[in-house]
Amino acid sequence: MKTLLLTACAVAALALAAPGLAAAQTPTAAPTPAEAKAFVDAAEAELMRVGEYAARVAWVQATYITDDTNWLNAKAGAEANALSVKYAKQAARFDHTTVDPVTRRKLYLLKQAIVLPAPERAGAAQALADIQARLGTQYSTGKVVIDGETLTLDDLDDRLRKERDPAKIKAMWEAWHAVAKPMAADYPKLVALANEGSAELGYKDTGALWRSWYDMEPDAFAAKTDKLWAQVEPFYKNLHCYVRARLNAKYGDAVQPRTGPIRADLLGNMWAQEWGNIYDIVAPPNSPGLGYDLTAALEAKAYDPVKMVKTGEGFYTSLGLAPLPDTFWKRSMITRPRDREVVCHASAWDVDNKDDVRIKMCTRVNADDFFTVHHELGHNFYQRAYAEQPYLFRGGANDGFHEAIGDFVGLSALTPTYLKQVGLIDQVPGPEADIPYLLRMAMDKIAFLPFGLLVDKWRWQVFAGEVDPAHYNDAWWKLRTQYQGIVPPGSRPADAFDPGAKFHIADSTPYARYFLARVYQFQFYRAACRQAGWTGPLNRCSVYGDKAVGAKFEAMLALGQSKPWPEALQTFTGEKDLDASAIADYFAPLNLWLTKQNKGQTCGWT
Ligand code: X8Z
Ligand code: ZN
Repeated sequence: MKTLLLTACAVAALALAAPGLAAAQTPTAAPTPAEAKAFVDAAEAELMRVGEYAARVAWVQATYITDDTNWLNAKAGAEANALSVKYAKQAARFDHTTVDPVTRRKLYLLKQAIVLPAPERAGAAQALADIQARLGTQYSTGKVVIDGETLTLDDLDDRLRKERDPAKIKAMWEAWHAVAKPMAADYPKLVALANEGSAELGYKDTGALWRSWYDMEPDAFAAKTDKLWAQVEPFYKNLHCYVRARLNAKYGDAVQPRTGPIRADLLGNMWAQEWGNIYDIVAPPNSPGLGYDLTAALEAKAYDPVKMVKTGEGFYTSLGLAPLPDTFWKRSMITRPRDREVVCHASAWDVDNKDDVRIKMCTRVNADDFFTVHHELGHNFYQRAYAEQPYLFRGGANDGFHEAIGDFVGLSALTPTYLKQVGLIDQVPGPEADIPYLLRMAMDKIAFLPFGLLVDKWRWQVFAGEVDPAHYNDAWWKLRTQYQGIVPPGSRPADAFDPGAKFHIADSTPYARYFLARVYQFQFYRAACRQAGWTGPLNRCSVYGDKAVGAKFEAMLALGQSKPWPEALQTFTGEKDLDASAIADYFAPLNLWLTKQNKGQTCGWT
């Protein structure tokens, strides 16, 4: 989904107002189809013209945070917000006009593609933008001091990956979560303003607006995500049970009890969202193991961040997609600059909605970032593929699609077969490595699912007013325990605002998209492997170099958001709905194996 207001991760030049149709001009007679089409055409032309400005301001701010760039970005953001809200309201004028399907879809997109709509009253858009700037900057410039050393979040990420001393892990976890405390006062104000704006657009609250992005009713979308979760939950519980037992064996009862939830900081990731970094702790006992360590392989072959990105590009071009333009290499930010503050959280940009695509990452040479490079490039290749669409259709079929493209490619790019093809490993391990490989993948892919779901469950509750600000943190941990089966490493201070320690909360980037993407990417992958005629274990399939698969894939990408997402899905997979059976197929042997390992254990955490 194209977001008319900039939001990180897949950023496109933004849509602003259509000219000459202020709300006050609403005619009394029902508008004609010709008026509707004229409105949309004029809007597109204007959006093309002004969108680039806001995107360039946002790029400068994100790659050089100062008071001034924050000021500029908040001003541009406020103006854009006010204009796109007006614009959404104007689009509603044509609700009862019979128009052609293309115009109807464009009107639909115009009405709901705003993340935090500002109320129309004077000053509200600027107030909201100022809050967003403060929250974002607090997150991106956050530092902690550990043993006298000042550390950034990427330093902490690096250490959490490897640290196995529970006291040191806890100190890092608590220090980072303290960074979010000052956000507690601003967050309720952001919620109130966005809700007021959403109500003006006719939505119950901002959560209802976010749930309206999926070509179905908001309630149907919530029900769909719950249904998908119900399908994968038993597998997650199996994994949780096994990992908890291994953590207990490593750390003992005092650190990680044998029953109940897992201590959130022990999982190798600040948010316990992906657990692959503690694979060493959970590796199957008495097994030859994975046969390689991707981080070590990248280091041994002297990969640097640029080489990681070049390698990622190579996968896409092997599918027949055109290489990235020279400007990508000149203008991207691939590593953290030494001399200035930046937004380090990885994102992919399309600055002119044509071909000025870039990534912004603080890339480090490790397995996680190897994968993230493929993820980010997925956004860029998607953006290029739909660049020929009319402006309003230049977006993902939905935001989950946008997040799933690079992940789908990454599923092939992590296979030992592919790693050998690009010279990262010397030998493809035999079938004895399949369970270790699936376990390593599940630690990232399956572990993520409840987190992917609960981040927006929390925001939906908050936007709906079901939780008051005094209980924001309790509600967060209630969901973290209910869905993920984790608890903080100690009691939380009364002034904690732990959701703000996650980028997408501080930055107001919607999150259900990542939950969807975990499901879609396996649907794409299973379909691609079938097209390639693959009959072996799914986890061993790589479509590297398969131009026929690439052409079919590009045909889906090229649709952008011109069609409802089920049609885009069908173009590539033949399937019309979200379907967790692909993820179940991929991991089936591991699920069986985990069930065996867990025999005699009391799984779950209630
Ligand atoms: O934010 C991201 C990407 C940018 S769209 C790096 N991801 C989510 C996260 O980091 O929480 C990718 C996986 C989930
Ligand atoms: Zn992304």
